[in-house]
Amino acid sequence: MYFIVLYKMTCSFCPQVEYSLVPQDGSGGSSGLEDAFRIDPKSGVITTRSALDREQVEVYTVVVMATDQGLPSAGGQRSSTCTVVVHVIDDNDNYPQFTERTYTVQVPEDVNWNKNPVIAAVK
Ligand SMILES: [Ca+2]
Ligand SMILES: [Ca+2]
Repeated sequence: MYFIVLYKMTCSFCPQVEYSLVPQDGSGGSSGLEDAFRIDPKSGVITTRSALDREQVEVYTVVVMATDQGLPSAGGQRSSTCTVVVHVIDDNDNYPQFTERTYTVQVPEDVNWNKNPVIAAVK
């Protein structure tokens, strides 16, 4: 499932703003964020760059940085961040799974099928 998130940051004094994703410190230094999304530096449009799997990652927290092109003579570049929380909506893309591939049960041939008809429970 692919998502496109649209948003816009405005700055009346600095028309040239560049957008980037801020790498997040996940476990082991990788959150998979860089593999999952990209941002267009000019438009700020965030797009998926690979298939998302809710069973693997349900929520992404994307931190976007906007940096203006301020000149050193004008105080240098300025930047700010916002957070985009992406919830991956579940799709029914997995088959139900049994805990076992084969169940073996033994039933006496004289089982009282009327009073005790249960022979196995699968799950
Ligand atoms: Ca899935
Ligand atoms: Ca699913």
